Amino acid sequence: MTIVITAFERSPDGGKGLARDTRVRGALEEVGQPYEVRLVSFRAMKEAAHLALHPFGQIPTYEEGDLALFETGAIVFHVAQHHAGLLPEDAHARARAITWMFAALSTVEPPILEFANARLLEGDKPWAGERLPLVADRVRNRLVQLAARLGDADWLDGAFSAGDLMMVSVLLRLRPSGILDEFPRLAAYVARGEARPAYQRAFAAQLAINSVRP
Ligand SMILES: N[C@@H](CCC(=O)N[C@@H](CS)C(=O)NCC(=O)O)C(=O)O
Repeated sequence: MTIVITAFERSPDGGKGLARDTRVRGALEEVGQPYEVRLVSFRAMKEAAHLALHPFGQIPTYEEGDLALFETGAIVFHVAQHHAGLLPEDAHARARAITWMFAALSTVEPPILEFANARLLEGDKPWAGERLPLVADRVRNRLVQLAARLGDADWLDGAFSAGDLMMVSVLLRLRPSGILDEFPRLAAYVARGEARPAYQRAFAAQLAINSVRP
């Protein structure tokens, strides 16, 4: 059955991997599942046809036959559950990998998004100078904890899993700020994630869409 995902017609980052379809593409590439992409404009994302797929008018979405999903966590989990390659066979190791998916999305991503929004959307506010360092330190606190847990390991819990795919994707958003480079272990972890052939294919596919459009 053909898998169809949605992505930005024009990604705000110009296709540099920050749009969240990259993590879905990466998951599909990791498990070797072909997929098609339907590009949507910002306007179309808020119209009824797309809202029927995604109640919050966002990308990505995932369609496979009569199944339609939104939320990257749910989509990557679905892909990982139905195809080998992203979750360990052992039940406990599998549960821990799923735990890391949740940790990436519900513990690590929120302060990173808050920080990104403070820089990009609130940078011109009179209180930005006071708020930004506080928000940045909340990110650093999480990264100290994450780096301590990762230690010298390549991945968070044994072999690369959907938990790592999600965590690398979440951490990538920090790179432009320079904060990631304050944590060499995490910077190296992200670089390992980016070096994976599946990630490279996902990134290239997203960039190709954006680079053909002026
Ligand atoms: N929690 C959602 C977040 C989805 C999301 O924020 N998508 C962004 C693109 S990366 C989007 O569609 N932004 C446009 C908008 O919200 O209008 C997920 O992980 O799928």
